[in-house]
This record gives sequence, structure tokens and C-alpha cells, in this order.
Amino acid sequence: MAEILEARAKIISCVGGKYTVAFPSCEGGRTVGNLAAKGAFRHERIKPLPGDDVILRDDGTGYFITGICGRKNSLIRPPLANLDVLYIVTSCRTPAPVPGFADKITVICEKNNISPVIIVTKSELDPDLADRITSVYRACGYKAFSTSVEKSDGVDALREFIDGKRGTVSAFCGASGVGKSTLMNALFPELPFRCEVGDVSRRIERGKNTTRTVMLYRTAPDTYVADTPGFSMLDFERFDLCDKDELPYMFPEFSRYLCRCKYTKCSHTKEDGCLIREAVSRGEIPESRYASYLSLYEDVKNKKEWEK
Ligand SMILES: Nc1nc2c(ncn2[C@@H]2O[C@H](COP(=O)(O)OP(=O)(O)OP(=O)(O)O)[C@@H](O)[C@H]2O)c(=O)[nH]1
Ligand SMILES: [Mg+2]
Ligand SMILES: [Zn+2]
Repeated sequence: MAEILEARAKIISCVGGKYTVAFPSCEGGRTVGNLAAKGAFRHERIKPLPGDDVILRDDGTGYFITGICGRKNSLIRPPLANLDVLYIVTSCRTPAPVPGFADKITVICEKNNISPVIIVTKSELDPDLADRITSVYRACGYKAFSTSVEKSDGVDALREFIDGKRGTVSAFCGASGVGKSTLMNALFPELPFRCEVGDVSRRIERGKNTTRTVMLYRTAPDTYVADTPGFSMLDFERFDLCDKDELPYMFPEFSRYLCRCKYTKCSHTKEDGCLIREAVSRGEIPESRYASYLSLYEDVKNKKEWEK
């Protein structure tokens, strides 16, 4: 009987039900593609995702995936597991930022224990707007970078930050056409790959969904950065955000005011004596973030009522 070998590796991409995995750097780090998934976990309706650490078996005919190791977290969009850092990429023009989009992603990050980092791209097209966006997120305690690949601006500072994240899994996400793949290419010129870069339609100011699949790239030993396909606000429908009672805790800039409102069950939407509303009117909480809170509150409130 053939000897059955077991190994552990990380999924770096999945196309049409076939997986590519990378072995740990200490074992040489080679990648193997075209693997299938078979095994009991498939009946539990868990689908292996890029970022998953998996158990492989070789029964003599080649490796296949037989199990998924415990996950730190997993996201539907972008479809990834075990993320440590999510770079939320937004361009200051072509396409213009969509209000609330980045905030929805920061909430998803907070809920899933992922550090969100804001990256504004194409800053040369509107430097003032790029500064305004980064200051909003810095005021909330987040890291935020303004970049222009066109002018080679801010790319080195971002690379330095990413270099400090050894041993992590991170991903670039955002709308199509904001320049995620362009930025990947500028950040990691020494890697033996180029991410495909597309156009932005001038007429509708929308990207052309150039990147089609999630792909994890090894940028340092056991350090992975993913380029992901662009998505839009519509793709968030049915996304399980969080309960309405949890929502205020997903905004770190609210934390110092929470639990001290006049009403113990304050929803922070319209009540008198609400410290969050007062902080917004004093300019201590950015108005755009509070607007996102109100809009997300309506979403999660309606969803739960509809589900009852
Ligand atoms: N003006 C300007 N254009 C840029 C900059 N960075 C990227 N672009 C352009 O933005 C367009 C889209 O770039 P991509 O990198 O393909 O965008 P993406 O976010 O990967 O898009 P998807 O793969 O469709 O999700 C291309 O025409 C790039 O040349 C920049 O710093 N300034
Ligand atoms: Mg792309
Ligand atoms: Zn309140």
C-alpha cells in the first residue's frame, strides 16, 4: 500500500475549485497548484479560502486538501481567511469615493478582529481631498496613507509600514479601478510577478474589474499580501455586519463617550443627552463617520426586524 503523507500549507489562490498552496518558508516555501479538496469538512459546508492553513495528503497520486485548520476569521468580500490587516483602498478621483463605503469595511474589520488601514490613491488628482480623507481616519485612531503612484508620492512610507508587518496576512480591497493592482506593483517591484492593471471608464467613472481572483503573494518569509477583485456597495447586501447594540463599539472614536449618555439604552441616533451626538457637534467625532453610523444603524436595525 502506498505511504500516506501529510503536510500543512497555506492556500494562496482558488480558481474554479482548484487550489494553489504554499508550503511554509522554513520548508522551502515552494508552491503547488491544481489541487482538489476532498474530505469530511466539505459536508460541514466550509469552503476553503485563500489565507486558510490546510492539511494536505498525498496518497501516491499527488496532494489534495483534506482539512482546514482553525480560522482566526473569514470574510465573504474579499473572500479570505486569517486576515491580520486589511488595506482599504479609495481613490480621490476616477472613481470618486463612495460615501460610507470605507466605513462599512472598517466595521467589518472591527467585528472580525482585523486591523483596517486606509489608503488614498491618485492623490495628485486632488491633494486636498486626499488630506481630508486621511485626517478623518487618523482622528479615529486608524493608520492612513495618501499615495500617488503617478508621482511616486507616499509609496515609500506605505512600503515601510508593510515591511513592519512580517509574519502577517494582509490584503488590498476596494472598488474596481481605485488602483490596488497598480499599488501592489509599485510596492513590490522585486517580486517575480506583475498584477494586471486596467482602465477606468471615463464616462461612468467605474473600473473594469480587471483583477478577477484573490491572489496571495509572499512578500517576505511567511508574509502574504493579497490583491483582490474590486467590489461595490451593492456587494454588501446580505452581508452579516453585526447587531445594532454592537455597532457603536465598531467605531473606535466613539469609545471614550460610550456608556455615559443620558439614557442607558441610547442608540446614539436622536436621543437628547447623547454624548456621541454632542461630540459630533463639537467636531470631536468626524461628521462623515457619524453619518455612516446612522446609515449602518438603519441597515442592521431593519435587517433584524425583517428576520424576526
Ligand atoms: N492618475 C493616477 N492614476 C492611477 C494611479 N494609480 C493607478 N492609476 C490608474 O488607475 C487605473 C486602474 O488601476 P488598477 O490598478 O487596475 O485598479 P484596481 O483597483 O486594481 O482595479 P480592479 O482590478 O478592477 O479592482 C489604471 O488606469 C491606473 O493607471 C495614480 O497614482 N494616479
Ligand atoms: Mg486590480
Ligand atoms: Zn448616545
